Amino acid sequence: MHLAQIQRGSLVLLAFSSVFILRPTFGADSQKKLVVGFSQVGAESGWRTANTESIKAEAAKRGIDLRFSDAQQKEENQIKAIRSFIAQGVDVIAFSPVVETGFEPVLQEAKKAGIPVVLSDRAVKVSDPTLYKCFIGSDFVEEGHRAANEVLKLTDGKAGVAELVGTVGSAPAIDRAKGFREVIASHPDIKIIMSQSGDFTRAKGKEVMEAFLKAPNAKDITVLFAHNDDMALGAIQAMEEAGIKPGQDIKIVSIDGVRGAFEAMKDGKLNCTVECNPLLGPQLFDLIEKVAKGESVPQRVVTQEGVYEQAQAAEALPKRQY
Ligand code: GYE
Repeated sequence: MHLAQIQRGSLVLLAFSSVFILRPTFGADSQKKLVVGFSQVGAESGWRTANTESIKAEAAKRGIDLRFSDAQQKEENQIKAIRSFIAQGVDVIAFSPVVETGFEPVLQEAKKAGIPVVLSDRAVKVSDPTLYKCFIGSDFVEEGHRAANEVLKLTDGKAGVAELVGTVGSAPAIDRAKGFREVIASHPDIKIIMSQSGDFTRAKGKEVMEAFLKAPNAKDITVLFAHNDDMALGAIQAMEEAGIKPGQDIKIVSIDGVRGAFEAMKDGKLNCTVECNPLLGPQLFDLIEKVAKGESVPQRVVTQEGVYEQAQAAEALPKRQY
C-alpha cells in the first residue's frame, strides 16, 4: 500500500470516528449505553421511595446504565457522589438536592468536565444559571397556597396552627412555608403558633408533635400543617397517644398524597392532602436523553397535581399509584 493511500485511509477513519466522538448516539439501536449518575436525597418518606422506584424502573426500561447513589439526607454525601460521577465520566448527572445552597463549586466542576446536569424534584440556588440544563419538579409555593386554602375551608377563618416543617434549607420546606404564609397573611385570625422541623420523616414528625402537645399553649392548637404526609402520619400517632382525636380535635392538612395519607383520610384522621407527584421517571429521562443528544430543553418543567379531601379518599385510594 502506498503512503498516500494509507494517509487517505486514516483520514477517512479519523473523519468517521470524529463524527462518533463529537456526536455520541444513544438508544436501542446504537452500541453505546447512556450512562447517568443519579444522586438521590435518601429514603426519608413514602414519597421518596416512590420517586426512587419510578427513576430506577424508567432507566431499566430504556436500557440506561444508571449509577444510583443514596445520600442519606446529607449534602456532603451528595457532593461526593457528584464528584465520583464526574470522575467516572458519566454522560449526564441528575440529582435531587437535599438543600438549596452549597452546590455551586461541584456544579462548576461538572461544567468544566463538560457533563450536563439535570435537577430532579428540588431546586438549587446558584449565581450562574448555566450550571444546570433543566429543573423538573413541582411548584412547592403553589402547594403551600393550596394547603392554606384548605385550612381556610376547614376553619371559620380562625385557627391556631402548628407547623411541621420539612428538612431545613430544602426547597420544598422553604417554598411550602412561604406559600402557606402568603395566603394566611390576609387572614389575621389564622396564626402559626408553633413551627419546627420534623425533617420529612415519620419518626421526627411524631417526636416534634409530642413536644408541641407538651407546650404551655398546646390547647390553642386547632390545626396541624405538615409539609409532608409522613410527618403528619407520625403526628397522628402522637395525638392518639395523647388522647386527642386527629382530624377532629385538631384538623390536619399535609402534602404529597401517598397511599398512607389516603388511608388516614378514609379513617377520618387526616383532613386533606395536597398532591405532589413523585413519579418523575418518564419525564426525567425524556429530558436527560434530549440533553445527552445536545437538544435544547426548557429550563423549568412543572409537574401537574391536585388536592384531595376526605370525601374523595375512599374512591381515590384504589387508583393511587404510590
Ligand atoms: O414532599 C417529601 C420528601 O422533595 C417533594 O421530599 C419532595 C419532598 C416530599 O421527603 O415527602
